Amino acid sequence: MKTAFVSGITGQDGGYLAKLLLEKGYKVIGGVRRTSTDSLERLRAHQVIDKVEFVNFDVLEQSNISKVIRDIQPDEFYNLAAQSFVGSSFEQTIYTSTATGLSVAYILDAIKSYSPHTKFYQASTSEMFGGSKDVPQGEQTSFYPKSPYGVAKLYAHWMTINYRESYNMFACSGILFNHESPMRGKQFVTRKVTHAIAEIKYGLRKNFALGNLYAKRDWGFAGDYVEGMWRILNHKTADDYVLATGETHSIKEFVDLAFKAADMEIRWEGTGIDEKAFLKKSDQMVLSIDPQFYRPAEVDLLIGNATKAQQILGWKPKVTFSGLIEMMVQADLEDVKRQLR
Ligand code: G4F
Repeated sequence: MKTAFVSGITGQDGGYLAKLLLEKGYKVIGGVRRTSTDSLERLRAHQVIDKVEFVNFDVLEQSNISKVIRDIQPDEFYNLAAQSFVGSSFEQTIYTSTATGLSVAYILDAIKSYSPHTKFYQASTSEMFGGSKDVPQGEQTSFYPKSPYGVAKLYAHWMTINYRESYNMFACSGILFNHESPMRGKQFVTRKVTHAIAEIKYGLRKNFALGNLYAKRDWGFAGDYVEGMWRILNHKTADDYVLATGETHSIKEFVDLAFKAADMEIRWEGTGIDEKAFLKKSDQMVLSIDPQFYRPAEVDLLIGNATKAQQILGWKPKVTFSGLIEMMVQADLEDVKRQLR
């Protein structure tokens, strides 16, 4: 039985990955940061909570990282832990740099010293492409991060490559474009939209506000992407891969389709910070712009080229953009209905 260690197991991807690894027969050990609130709700929803072993793990604590790696010596280490909200990284720059960037050097160094057989997966991100003018973006595209989060992830990405090249470690990066699901945190734009729409549908709120509607993202389904992570670590050679759908859509398109999926038609009016959406049927204002959600620097366009992953790993996303929206809206309608019972 292989042992996999998953840092950041309480996050969206951690839940899907734990489920996948358990199905594949792994012993799964999850690293959990001690908090006063319950952080295991996603693992409970995936019904894996009693099958995963948990250990205290904090990416800010070098001695804790070393001890965990020395004690467990896992076959595979999936590093999903990070401060992963781009918006917050502008206000928590030092924390993000440490938790998302520097911590990866601690982990790689502990693996090198105490468990050199461990295969290491680093959760790299399309945010590293940021302001790149290449379309679509692939493994050969130059990086141009536009947020402290993107800069920290780029440091971690290069550290992963550096340890692979310097010490012949099996260390890989998956450069994942945005991937969403009903388990997505509600501060990310997709889930914020689908959850707000469900609340509007059931009369729990009248409207909600967003920032930039015109940024474009390559959105896939998180369940498909964790399968890609596993394939990356289980290929015979260590390498870096882009995982993406190859399609891009604006936030506004996502909003339009999400309202449709909840059987609500909207119309738009105004421009800039005065842009608003109204329900066609009742004229109720359901969406406005609030500049507090604008970012000091924006990534305008992300669209990935996952040809390498497709050709070498046989990886391909299964869920379409409209399928993803349908899945998220239906899950949030159910969720809100359950709360009302
Ligand atoms: O959903 P978002 O916060 O995701 P973002 O910034 O693209 O980052 C996500 O994907 C990355 C992969 O590319 C990951 F590395 C990262 O950890 C995270 O998972 O924002 C998406 C877009 C942005 O352009 C943002 O400005 O939506 C725009 N947006 C407009 N209104 C908003 C809002 N984003 C949020 N979170 N909230 C809004 O009200």
